[in-house]
Amino acid sequence: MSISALQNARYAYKPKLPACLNSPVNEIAVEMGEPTEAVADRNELKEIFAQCYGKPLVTFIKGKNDKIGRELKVGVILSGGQAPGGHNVIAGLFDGLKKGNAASILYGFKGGPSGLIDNKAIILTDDIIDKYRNTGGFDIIGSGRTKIETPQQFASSLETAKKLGLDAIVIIGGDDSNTNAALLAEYFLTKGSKIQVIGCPKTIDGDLKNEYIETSFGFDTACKTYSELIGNICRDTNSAKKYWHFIKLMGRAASHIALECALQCRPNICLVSEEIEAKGYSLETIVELICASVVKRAGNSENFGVVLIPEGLVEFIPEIKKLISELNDAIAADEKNFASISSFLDQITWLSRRISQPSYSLLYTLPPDIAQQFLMDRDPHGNVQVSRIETEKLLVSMVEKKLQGLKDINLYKGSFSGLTHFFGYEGRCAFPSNFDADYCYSLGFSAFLLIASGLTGYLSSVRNLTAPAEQWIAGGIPLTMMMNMEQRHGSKKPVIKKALIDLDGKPFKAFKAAREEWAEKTCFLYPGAIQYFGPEEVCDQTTITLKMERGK
Ligand code: FBP
Repeated sequence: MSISALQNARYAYKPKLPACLNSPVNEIAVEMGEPTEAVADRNELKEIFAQCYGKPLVTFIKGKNDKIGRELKVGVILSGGQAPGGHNVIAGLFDGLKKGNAASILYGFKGGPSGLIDNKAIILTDDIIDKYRNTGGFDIIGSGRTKIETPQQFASSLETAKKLGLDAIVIIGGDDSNTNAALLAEYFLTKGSKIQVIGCPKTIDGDLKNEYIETSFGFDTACKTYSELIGNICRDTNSAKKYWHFIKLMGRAASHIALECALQCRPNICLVSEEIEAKGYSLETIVELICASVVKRAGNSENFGVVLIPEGLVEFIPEIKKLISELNDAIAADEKNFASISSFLDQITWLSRRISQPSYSLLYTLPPDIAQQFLMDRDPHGNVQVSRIETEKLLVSMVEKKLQGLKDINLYKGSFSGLTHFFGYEGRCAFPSNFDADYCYSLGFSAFLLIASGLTGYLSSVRNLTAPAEQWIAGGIPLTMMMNMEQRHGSKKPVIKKALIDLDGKPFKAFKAAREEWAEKTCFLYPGAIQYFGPEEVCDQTTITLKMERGK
């Protein structure tokens, strides 16, 4: 296979590890912190996680660790959407295992959690790992969104793990996948099995974070990739001066990606779902906000601009949120019946008796192609697939209509030509930035240390991330610490709470202070492509969000 010059150069890149992980592995000890509590619903969670609830925080420090040298068999799963750096988590885990004991074995489960359920595993060797070091993608073993949910799926997972003689399973995933990791850890213990389960925080969406998980991996690279593209579009529209670009950005629920790209590129408008929900803005109000900027800029003869739209927006607009929730419950209550209805009109009729009148009217007034997108299959976690709802097109058509109305009464004299884009898949498999390459390798290495130290039900944690890598702090946080109870598929379930944008946080406040000027004037920034080789200040910077959140 011929490979690109960049790929060749990236193979040779040696990810930086925190100083505490650079010692010989038997000189890395575990320091136990205070017992922990869940973010909410503590009593219910204590019952569900009778064995795993409330474990202490863990930090790796210099010191003797007699447990480390054991021969181990570990299985690894990549779960959910791709995020740059997944291969390095596996490489860090693999290298840690081999440092601990050269006879240790790492199995890779193919195609996500279903690989564990169906026992589809391969042994990961040096040859395989070396082909994927510092590369994007999850193609080393593939990923999937199967949820380990039914008693049969839990039993099959245990059976596979026993058959392979596993000591531990590492699940690399987002909030839903790590919820699964917590449930699996608890299940194994209740069945008297010593097989450990460790999670790693992955998702480009950036919504799996707290004090100890400062960012999920992949967010850095994905945002830098989208910002390069957005910056290029900003420059194009500032050159041609004839289009308004409506750019939807991935991020199933939280708007972290859109906000970070806004801070990097300074578009004219960036919608922030969390603010829209807090202020209770209707779809009509959002359209009015966009039109206000278009009209002002037209007054300066600038009939062009850039609007960023977070993918999850529709679920935060109160009337649409209500519609989606009613659709989810109605469909979940009679899934088979709904699936058997093939025509859109029949689906609408079926729903007319199962959802409220205002929701039904809203569904009915949406353009039919958009309305159909609300009825598409849910993902295995019961989420509507927001990446398939074309909000950017809906907004362009509503803005056009509104501007025409303003033109008719002489309140607007400009021209408006809207173009739409959706950036999501373009960023999920990019070569990981140096930050993600280093961070992921460290997360994988820490996952090994958590396993070798005999822990289960933990999420690998590497923090102090705005400092140089040598000063990073590694350890683990109990998965139950991030959980609460939420309504899923029509009933209450334990889940890891998503970290949405904090409207009192520094990144949002910085954006808010600047956005009025951006809405009227042309203030674009052009961040350019990710640099992998060169001076530190160009290559090793984190996201603006992370810097601001850590007070830098
Ligand atoms: P994860 O939460 O699994 O990391 O996935 C994130 C994401 O990229 C979202 O931004 C997006 O909505 C979703 O995956 C799309 O997933 P798919 O390609 O499976 O439809």
